[in-house]
Amino acid sequence: MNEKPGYALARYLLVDKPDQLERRAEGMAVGLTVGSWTDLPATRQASMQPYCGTVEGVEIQEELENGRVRAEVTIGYPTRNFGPSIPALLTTVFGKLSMDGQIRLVDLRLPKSFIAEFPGPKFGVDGVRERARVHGRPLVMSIFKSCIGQDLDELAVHFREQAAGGVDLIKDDEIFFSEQLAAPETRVQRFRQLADDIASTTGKPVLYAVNLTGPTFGLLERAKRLSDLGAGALLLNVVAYGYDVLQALASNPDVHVPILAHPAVAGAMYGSATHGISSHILLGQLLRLAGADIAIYPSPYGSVTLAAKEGAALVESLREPNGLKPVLPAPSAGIHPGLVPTLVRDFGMDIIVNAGGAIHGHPLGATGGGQAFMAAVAAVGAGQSLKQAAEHSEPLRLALDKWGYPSA
Ligand code: 1AE
Repeated sequence: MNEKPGYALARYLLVDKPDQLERRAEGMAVGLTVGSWTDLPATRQASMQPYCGTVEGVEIQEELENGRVRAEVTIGYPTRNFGPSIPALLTTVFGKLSMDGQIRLVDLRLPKSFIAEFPGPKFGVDGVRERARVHGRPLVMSIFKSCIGQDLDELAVHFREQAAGGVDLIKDDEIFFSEQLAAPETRVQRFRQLADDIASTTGKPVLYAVNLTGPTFGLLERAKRLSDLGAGALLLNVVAYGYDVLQALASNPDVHVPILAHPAVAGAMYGSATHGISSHILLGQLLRLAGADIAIYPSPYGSVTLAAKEGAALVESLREPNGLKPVLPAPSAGIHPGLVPTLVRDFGMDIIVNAGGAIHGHPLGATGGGQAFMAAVAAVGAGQSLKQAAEHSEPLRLALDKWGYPSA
C-alpha cells in the first residue's frame, strides 16, 4: 500500500456479501468522514469534498460458505479531519467501524508530513544505548518478579541481586503498583543509590525502569518527578492508559528519560484473526508515533507468543525510515539465554533481551541469571557460539542445561 499525500490509508479485512462490497466501502469512506451527503446540494458537496474519505481498493480474497466473501477494503481518510492525535485517528479509522461485524484493521499507511507532526521517541535506539553505555551487542533487561507485597528494604535486596549480574536495565513488573509499601519515588531514590554504588566499581550504569502508576491526570507530574529523581526509564502500560497519555509524556521536555512501553491489554485487540487491530499497528506504529523509546512485545518463541510474521512486521514498523527515531524492540515472555542467537538472527543486534523467569529461576539465583544473559549477548556480539561461551561461563552453562538452546 503506497502513501497518499494528505490521507491516512487504512486497509481492512472484512466479511460481506460480494454484491454489497462496493456499497459498504463507500459507506465507510463517507460515513466516517463527512457523514451522509447524498441529499446535500452540489455546492455543499463540493465544499465538503476535501474532508470526504475515498475508496482506494476493494479486492475479494476468499469465497466463504453461505454466499459471503472475505475481502480487503482500503479507505483513505483526509488527515486534516483529525490532526496529530492518535485518539482522533483511531476513532476515525476504526471507531464504530470496529463493532461492525467481522472486520479487522490490518494496515495503516500515513503520509510522512503527517508522521512528522508527532513527537516520536525522544531517545530512540541511539539515545538508550548512549544512556546505558552499551554498543555492539544487544542490551539485557531484567524484570523484577515477586515484588508485590514487599517493602523497600526487601526490594532493594532484589535490585542488588539483579544488578550484580551485570544487566543493563532493571524494570518493574507491569503489575507492580505497590504504592503503600514502596512508592515509585522512594524506589527510584533507593535504587539510584544502589546503582551508583555498583557503577563505581563496575564503571557501567544500570538503569532502573520504574512503573509509572496512578491516576492518569497525575502521571505527567509523577513522570517529571521520577525523571528528576534519577529514574533510568519510565515504564508505561500504554494500551491500558491510552496512546495520548504516552504522547503527552513523550512530548514534554521535562520528562527527560526514555519511556518503555509495556503491551499489557493489547492482546484483547490484536488476538483475533477476524476482529481487532494488527499487532504491528498497536505495538509498533502507534507506539513509535506517540513516543515510546523501547517497545516490549511477545517474541515468537517464548511463553506468550506472536506469530513470526507478525513479530517481523512489528519490528519493521519500529525501525522503517519515516523521519522519527527508531524504537528499541524488546522481545519478551519466556526468554532464556539459549534464545539470544535466535533473537539476534530474527531481529538484529539493536534489541533489548528482556527476561524475568529465566533471571530469577536460574540455578544460581538472579545474579547468576543476569550473568548467563550477559555471557550470551557478549558471545553473540563477538560472533561466538553459546556452546563455546559456556566453556568460560558457569552461569551460562547452567542456563543452557536448564532451558536448552535451539540452534539459531
Ligand atoms: C510480553 C510481556 C512479557 C512480560 O511482561 C513479562 O513479565 C515476561 O516475563 P518472563 O520473562 O516471561 O518471566
